[in-house]
Amino acid sequence: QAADNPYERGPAPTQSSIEASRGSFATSQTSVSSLSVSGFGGGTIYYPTSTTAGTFGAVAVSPGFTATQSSIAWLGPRLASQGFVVFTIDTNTTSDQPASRGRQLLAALDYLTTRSSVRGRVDASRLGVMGHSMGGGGSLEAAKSRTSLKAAIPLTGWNTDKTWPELRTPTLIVGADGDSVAPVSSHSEPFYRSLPGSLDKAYLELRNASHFTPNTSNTTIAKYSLSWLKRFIDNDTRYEQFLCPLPQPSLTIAEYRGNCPHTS
Ligand code: 9J3
Ligand code: ZN
Repeated sequence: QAADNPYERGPAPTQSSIEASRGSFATSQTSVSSLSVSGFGGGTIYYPTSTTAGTFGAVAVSPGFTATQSSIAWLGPRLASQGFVVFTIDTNTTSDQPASRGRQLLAALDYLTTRSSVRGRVDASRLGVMGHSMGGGGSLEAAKSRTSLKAAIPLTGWNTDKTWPELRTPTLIVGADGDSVAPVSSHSEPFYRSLPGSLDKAYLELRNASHFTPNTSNTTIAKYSLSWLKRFIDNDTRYEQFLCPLPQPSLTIAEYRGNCPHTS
């Protein structure tokens, strides 16, 4: 690891490495039974197998309404193999609303850092949250209530609360141009606009995408989520090149907004 950043993990990134289906770390996984935890519904922890690189930042990921961890499972090995501990969770019930999902993401992070079998591999001071749909809405709720979180990434997020001026966590909002369940005009776009102007924030609108695009492996989601987590959980400025200058519209990007350069 570089002498000037004790948190950077893995080799210098390239376009190819951030788009790859796996990163440089071999991974393992362990199942967490709902019967063994409280405050959330259990889940699966994906983590780099080797301990030689030191501890890792961590991210908890919530599924959406009616869904289970299987709907966001692809993010587990994809992000863990790049050097994060990733906890894909089940919620207490599949009908839990975003505020509850936010509390459950925080309960999962607390379990991960204090009780789990991999707690010794996690840097409890460098944590983030992600989620799909109501789970994305939950990731905004979690960041609002715990401002020490280093990154939040709602994926086609859904919430009745459209305004998030309270957030102090660098936030990447991912919307989909064809989302008819959480249309960007009434969800992701107002979420993004309501974030403080001083915050490190970005809005990625996926092209030719639906509400359920985040439920299967997607390179555009992966490369920008990875870059955001690396930049703000690991303070890894090697990834700034993929975020600033702002990505341009392309076959997979309908729109990208943000403030550059990133400052935190
Ligand atoms: O988690 C989601 O997919 C939320 C979208 C939804 O169906 O909300 C309606 C209550
Ligand atoms: Zn609000």
